[in-house]
Amino acid sequence: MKKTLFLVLSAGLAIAGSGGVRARVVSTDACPRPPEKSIVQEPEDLHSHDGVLEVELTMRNQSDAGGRTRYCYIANDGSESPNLRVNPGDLLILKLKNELQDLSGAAVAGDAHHTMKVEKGSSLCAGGMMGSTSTNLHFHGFEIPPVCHQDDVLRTSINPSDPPFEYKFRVPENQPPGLYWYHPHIHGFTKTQVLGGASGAIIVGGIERASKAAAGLPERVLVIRDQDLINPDAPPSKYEPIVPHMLYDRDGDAANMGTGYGKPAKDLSINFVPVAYPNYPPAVIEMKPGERQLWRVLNASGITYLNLQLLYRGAPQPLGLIALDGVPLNENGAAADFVNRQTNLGVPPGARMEFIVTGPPKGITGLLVTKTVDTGAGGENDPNRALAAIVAKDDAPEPRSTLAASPAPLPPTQTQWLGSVTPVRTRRLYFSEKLLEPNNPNSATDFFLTVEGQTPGRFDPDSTTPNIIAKQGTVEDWIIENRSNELHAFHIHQLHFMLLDYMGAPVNEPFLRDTVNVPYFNGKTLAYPSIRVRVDFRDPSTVGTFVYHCHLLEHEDGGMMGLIRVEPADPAQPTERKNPSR
Ligand SMILES: [Cu+2]
Repeated sequence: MKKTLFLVLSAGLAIAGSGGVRARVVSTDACPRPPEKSIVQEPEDLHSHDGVLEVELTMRNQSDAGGRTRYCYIANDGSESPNLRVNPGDLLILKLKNELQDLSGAAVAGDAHHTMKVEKGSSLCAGGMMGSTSTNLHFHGFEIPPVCHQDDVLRTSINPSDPPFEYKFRVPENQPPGLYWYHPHIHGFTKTQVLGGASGAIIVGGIERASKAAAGLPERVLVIRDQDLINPDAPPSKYEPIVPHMLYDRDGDAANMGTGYGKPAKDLSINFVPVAYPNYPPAVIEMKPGERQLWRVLNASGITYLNLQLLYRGAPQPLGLIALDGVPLNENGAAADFVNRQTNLGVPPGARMEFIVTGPPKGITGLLVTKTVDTGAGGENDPNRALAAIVAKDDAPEPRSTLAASPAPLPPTQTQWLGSVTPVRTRRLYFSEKLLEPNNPNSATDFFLTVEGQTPGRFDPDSTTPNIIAKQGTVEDWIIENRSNELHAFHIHQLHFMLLDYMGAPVNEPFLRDTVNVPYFNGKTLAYPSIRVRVDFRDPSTVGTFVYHCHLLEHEDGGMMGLIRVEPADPAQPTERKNPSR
């Protein structure tokens, strides 16, 4: 299997052997995109100055030549999906102008049965019109309050006739340094907009202060997105060992064939350079031979799981993981130079991995690939495929940004490690799916994320009754089961959690996440697969009402989401502040 994979990927590599296309994208498109095999350009950096980052983004859309709808955030300088670079304590003022057009047709209409009540003229904070041209923003991983103009996704709806909407918040002093991201979160239409390309990175500066291993390294941000297939009717590449009979799952995506090959549910792109089925011509990353770099990888896919490997001469290379979901791995008090070496990095949709790579030796072209992910019988097909050829060149340009070589170390966190805090309770939740026509396996599906004891139901955006009420200042353990036959990715807003158990066995991961894979039920085990996480409500920013959901966005749009209200701590209980010295 491994050998075959290498052959297939080498075949793809030959296509890009000429070294890639170094072309600046010049286009009159509303959402311009680079061609296949391009050199991977870094997103433009918008830096804060004197503690403030003021940004104006315009959200646009267009139909491309294949009838797919692109979505994009365009900054005033014309850059698309810029990196927002801030530091803890900075003020972020982001004005979002909605210039979405109704391109009417299936691609943009979303799922009408999830459209909310239309209340024209209501406040942008009051849950007014939410339709296919409405939008808003979620700041994924940020520990900021779930209130309008900060990180509310329940009631904030910005429409094309509205004036620019201002997001304004302070990056918490205790926000761990690392990679976060922004994307729309408008219920029923999130998948369409994110698949179309609406996403961008936020980098909280200072990772080299937390992780000594990153000091002095050049860094690059790689945003991997998915999109509807560019060549949906093409047969699989002749280099593939198996040509499976294509099936479609209940969402209409190419079904998981369990072979590692065949048509993927979605194409992938890397910093918008498409790597399209069936031949996956890789994008190009140039590096100096043997150079060490910090790669900050965001899986901004709507539904695609990644399983990253870096291959040199077909052999997986060590990837020095230093941060996950924006949080340095040594947040738990581990050594400043702690590095977790892996040769495979599984990245669910929404998650981030920051890792140190060493460039290929001279004369060797490496390959960044994603290996197949078994998403379950009901899941999408995420086959083996190339992403980028790593071309070693003495004159390769340096990434735009290099981390400080001798930074002042971050003071150790004052907060008790989450793993050693006693939870106040254990809750049970479960993912499940229901065919609307039980006898038709291709029937439309309802997606549920249910608190044990409650009645499964699709998330109701008009409901103000929380499924869960928690108390700020506490921590809780949640056991999350998967009763469906496909993977789901659990995500909760406003906070991070720790993974305690996986498939019922203790793992006690010594680091934090905000998005985690929940294994599927194969119909054979006596118990449903489950994970147990420790959920951290200690930060005062968690007070308010927000959501937890599956980060496969067609599941989220389809109802796999729940509402939580975190109530203020009891007055007698002193509030614990995370690392106030930061
Ligand atoms: Cu899901």
